[in-house]
Amino acid sequence: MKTTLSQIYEPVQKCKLRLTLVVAVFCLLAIPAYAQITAKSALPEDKEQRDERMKWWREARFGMFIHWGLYSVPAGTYKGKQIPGIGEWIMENADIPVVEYEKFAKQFNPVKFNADQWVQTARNAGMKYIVITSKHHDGFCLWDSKVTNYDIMDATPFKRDILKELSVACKKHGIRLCFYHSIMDWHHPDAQAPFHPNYNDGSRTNPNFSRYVKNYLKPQIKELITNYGPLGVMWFDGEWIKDWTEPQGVDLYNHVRSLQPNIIVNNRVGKGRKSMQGMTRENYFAGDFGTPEQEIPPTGLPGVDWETCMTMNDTWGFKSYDHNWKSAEDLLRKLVDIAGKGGNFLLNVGPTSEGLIPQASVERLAAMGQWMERNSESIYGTTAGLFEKLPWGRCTTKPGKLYLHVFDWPTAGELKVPMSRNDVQKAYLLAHKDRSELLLDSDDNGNLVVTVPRKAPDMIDTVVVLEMEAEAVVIPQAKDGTVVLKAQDAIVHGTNARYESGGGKDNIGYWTNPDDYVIWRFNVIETGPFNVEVTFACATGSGGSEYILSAARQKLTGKVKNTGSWTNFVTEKIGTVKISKPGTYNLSIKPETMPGGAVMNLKSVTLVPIK
Ligand code: FHN
Repeated sequence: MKTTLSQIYEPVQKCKLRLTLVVAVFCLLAIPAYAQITAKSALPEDKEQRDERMKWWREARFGMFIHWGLYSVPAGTYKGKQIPGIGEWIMENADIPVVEYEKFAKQFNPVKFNADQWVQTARNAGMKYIVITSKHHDGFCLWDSKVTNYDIMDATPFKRDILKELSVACKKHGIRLCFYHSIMDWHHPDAQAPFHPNYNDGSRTNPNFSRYVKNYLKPQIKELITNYGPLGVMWFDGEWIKDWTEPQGVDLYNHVRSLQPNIIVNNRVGKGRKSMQGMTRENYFAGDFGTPEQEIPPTGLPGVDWETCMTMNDTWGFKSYDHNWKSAEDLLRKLVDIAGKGGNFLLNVGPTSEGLIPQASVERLAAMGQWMERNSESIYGTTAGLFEKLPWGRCTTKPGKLYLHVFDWPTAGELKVPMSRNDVQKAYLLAHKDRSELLLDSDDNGNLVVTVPRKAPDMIDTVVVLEMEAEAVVIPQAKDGTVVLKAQDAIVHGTNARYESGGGKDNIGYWTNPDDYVIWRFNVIETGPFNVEVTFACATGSGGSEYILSAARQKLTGKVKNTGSWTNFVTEKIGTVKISKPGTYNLSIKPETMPGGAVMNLKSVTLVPIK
């Protein structure tokens, strides 16, 4: 009876059970050892070093997965019958004996293979790295391996090292080359080959498996990591087999990183993966990132590195009759959804046996590339968005910027954002050539409302950029209940106005553009009514400017009178505000008129509690 993919992870349960038992005994005997195994990375690194090693990958966000091998020859059909299931599993799903399957190698001659073209297709789609199947479960090797003849050089008429040509092209086009490698091997006699017809039998073991690991798996990994230049990621798979153990996973991780210390290794090197959900269980060795498959986590996973891998149709390896393609719109929105949750997207192509990426894939990648051409700033180097859920789309973040990805455009021309208007400095359309500012307002609930064109500039995803108020320092309330907002702590917006000190100056000055405005953030613990006092100076002839002071959703108007000079400061009460709830608030001063050459020299605003 066949073991299906979903049954794959049951052995883990049993193995976990057994593992727990072993651990229980182990723990009794050698707690340090187990803890050591888990934490035993031969190249311990502190958080900073790890962040440095993961940096390029975290910033990349988008990569190409390539499933290519002998299974592209039958392309889903065996002995005239269409074989259900994913194409790269045809050896298992059609019960093909090893000797029969090996014959496909004689037919594998991808003369149309052009590494440069593949790499450019990935780069033009906005992808930053490529993960190609150096060896999949069927055991066939796409490089010139000295450890076997079951490879592209010795078993096929093609006799060109595909991985070598890709490494040259990746270097040329600035794309990181990464290798997928299957731990499970249906071709090797010391691995799963003897399990035919149920190569994926989760209940069987091979007594010689450790010999396969020692004399075949690890030497081949060494070839891959030493002969193809600097690699980005080793992407292991097929770790669910009964023969593979956690300690072997830790050992393989150390083997890989001892050969290239900066390489990144996925969590499928160990035994801890939670089925297709892809994250790693407690106390299991997690490698460097989680690998959800064909699914996107429902929410972000702060602090966790993860990458969703997905097919563009229903198969990883090429199947000639699988035309169930996802749309470019769907794929782009998935990329944005994943980035908005702080993850990477590894999108798959399954080339034909001639060496061509299916046209349907090429077209969708080109469409994604056009969008990325205009909007990649909102993907690369971003982190998860602030909002749990947004009715109209998603959000990605950079310091001081929010990228609102609008899928469902507000045809009334008002985009509602669940945040305070006061937190936003300006907004514009990312893909709009002159990035002209959009009108900002707030609705009755104080939520931000961005006025946008009624027609969506981009039906798939229009990105509205919010430039955030630089994080104003939050001024605390003094013991006597007053809140003193000094010029030096204000956030100044605009072109001319700025803080000046020295020569009797300690104020916001050069306020010659009435569009410039200032904002403070302050915290109130003791609530109540407050008198609002403004301390300013204004040279004769420059007075008369009117301004709006907004605080805690109340607005006061002020009028600047002459004080005789730019350094003769006076304090004036311009009104009162009532703060009923403890919390952090914004106070802003925005000029309305400026009859003179400048608004005023503003020294401070003080909220004085009315006892
Ligand atoms: O069995 C493989 C499958 O063929 C494919 O390679 C995917 C890609 O992540 N991984 C395994 C299933 O989890």
